[in-house]
Amino acid sequence: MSNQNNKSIDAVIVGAGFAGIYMLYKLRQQGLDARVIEAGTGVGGTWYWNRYPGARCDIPSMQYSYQFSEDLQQEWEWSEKYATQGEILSYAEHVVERFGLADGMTFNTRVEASHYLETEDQWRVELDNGETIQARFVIMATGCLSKPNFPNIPGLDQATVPVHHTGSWPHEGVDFTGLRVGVIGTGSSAIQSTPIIADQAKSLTVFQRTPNYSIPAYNEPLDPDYVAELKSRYGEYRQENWQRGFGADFDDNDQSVFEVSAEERQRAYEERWAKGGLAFLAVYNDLVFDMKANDTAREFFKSKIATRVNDPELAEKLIPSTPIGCKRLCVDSDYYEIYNRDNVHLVDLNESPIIRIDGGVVVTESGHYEVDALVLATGFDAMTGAVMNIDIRGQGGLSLQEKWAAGPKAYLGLATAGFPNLFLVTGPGSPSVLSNMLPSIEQHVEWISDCIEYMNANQHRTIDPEPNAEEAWVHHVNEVAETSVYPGCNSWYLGANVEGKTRVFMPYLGVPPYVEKCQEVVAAGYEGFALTSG
Ligand code: NA7
Repeated sequence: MSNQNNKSIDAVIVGAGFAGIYMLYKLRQQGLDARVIEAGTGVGGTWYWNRYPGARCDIPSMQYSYQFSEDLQQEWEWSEKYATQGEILSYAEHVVERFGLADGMTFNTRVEASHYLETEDQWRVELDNGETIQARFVIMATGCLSKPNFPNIPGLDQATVPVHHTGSWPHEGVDFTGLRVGVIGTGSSAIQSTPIIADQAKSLTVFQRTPNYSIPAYNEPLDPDYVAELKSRYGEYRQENWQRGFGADFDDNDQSVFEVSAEERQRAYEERWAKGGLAFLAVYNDLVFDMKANDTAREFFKSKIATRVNDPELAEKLIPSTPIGCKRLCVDSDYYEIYNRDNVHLVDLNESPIIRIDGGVVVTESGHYEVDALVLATGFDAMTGAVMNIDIRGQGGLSLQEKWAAGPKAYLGLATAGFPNLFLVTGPGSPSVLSNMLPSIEQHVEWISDCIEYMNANQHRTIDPEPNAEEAWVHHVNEVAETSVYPGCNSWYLGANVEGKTRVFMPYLGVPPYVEKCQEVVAAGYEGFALTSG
């Protein structure tokens, strides 16, 4: 194998989030020389960058963790039902330390370019510190929600007050005590952070373009008996979850909304609401597939939001008109209740859009809002942003930006034709953000690692998707999406939140059929991929 002295190694892994950490572990197990390049000063990816107040996972902690090591999953103790950002970050750091991975990681360094050298079947990876690394494989472990989306508001870049994006929050934290704070956006990051900001700030103004559905988290310390019971069958539990639609235990019910009476449905909705969390989506098997089924849940949510907000006119503004699940359902701790406070105001941007930022004033069509600090909870250029931020060029000098200009194309979300030996972890066309991310990351990392092992064992030099297999997969991803409510609103699943981004539904809906397809492809000798030898 190559060594690091001449800067030619087996693999460059871009990103030190959960995907990059596990990828390094797996490649090292094969004795390969791999190196992680990370822009941050530490590991953790999403959980390194998103340090805004109230940041937590929205999948229960006991499921939001690695399962590749039985010892690790037995040893680690989560303290709450939904772990905080800080606790998840400590977990990532613990894994790196436990498996001795830190010496394979370079921090504070960005990958700027990755060009395929056809004569050598190698990638030349250029870093922002001027260094160049040559590698046989490049693995993009760049995360699905990692390139912050900055709103295109005139004057924003000349604001005279501090402006913080939730996706790149200052490490030292931000103290809003006594300040007038403006928050733009009402997605998950705003829904998690505003209750805490409202407590601290003198006043909070929330600028809402589209309301979101949110369900209570009912977060609480984990019951040691529950943890012990689950850990006594952790492996088995994880296996069961692979059979579930979202790859997570949402207590999936295999009944249709319309198989039960209206009274029974109401009871079931109340029960799920009382438990809280994303499991609501699995209360019936057609909630995200049948608009009429979805409507019944919408009515239920409307009534719940109305009971949480005292002012009926305000409640009306907070009730979405989109299908539930179409934009990712949020999980909150006392979000709607903030609007019952005297120091919190909602500005409906549909009535009066933001025109500009004037120093420390947010100017809308009908109002001026003076702020001392501005929070951009405006989300991410999801699924493709981080990958397309790098100047990636494959065979014939083809750039990824050009290839994906009309929407991303990737076979199984794992690789894209024309870019041999370049892999994507949870790329577009894989369940990724429509699944429990941790297991989906592990499934991809293991698939990629097995593939590299197979190639080395069989003297294969390169692997590249066949264009027709890729086209067929992209078509299939969209066909499946069309059977659901997902494409029915302006979500980041479609890229609709980023100006100028082509609208294509990016995640694959359905963990079990996806995993089965990945296994079938391997069993058929990497069907749909072209392998070269030599
Ligand atoms: P999201 O869910 O993309 O939310 C971003 C919010 O910001 C959303 O309400 C947007 O409104 C709003 N937004 C974006 N651009 C603008 C402009 N220009 N003006 C006003 N409002 C704007 O991102 P989050 O960070 O909250 O959550 C991302 C995921 O992280 C979440 O789903 C969880 O998986 C964790 P819009 O809906 O586009 O009208």
